Amino acid sequence: MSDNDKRGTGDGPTIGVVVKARPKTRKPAMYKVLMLNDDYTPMEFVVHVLERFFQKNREEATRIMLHVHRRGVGVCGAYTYEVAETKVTQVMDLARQNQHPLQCTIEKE
Ligand code: TYC
Repeated sequence: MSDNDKRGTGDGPTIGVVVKARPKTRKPAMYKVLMLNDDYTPMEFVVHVLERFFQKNREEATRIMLHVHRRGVGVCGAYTYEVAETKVTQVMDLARQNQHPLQCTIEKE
């Protein structure tokens, strides 16, 4: 018997080994929010949306907006499903209120 097994044999204190419970967990699936280019939404509006709903600073928001403008699509951020859905709704609502055709969608990472 190894030293580690000399527990509760009556000839000494019973030694317990503390084992941390480590229940199996899953990282939540992440979803990218994609912004799509169009010919009508003003660049400044897109920058504003990125600052307001995606917590980007002016520089990063401008970089993402120009990427979308040139390439057609770009990533605003990655979130759990419900948060991503909420961002899309917020963007589309504000765009509609301002009569801009700006579109964004969700894509599983
Ligand atoms: N292409 C638009 C323009 O020239 C700007 C724009 C950028 C629109 C990104 C949408 O997701 C977009 N005014």
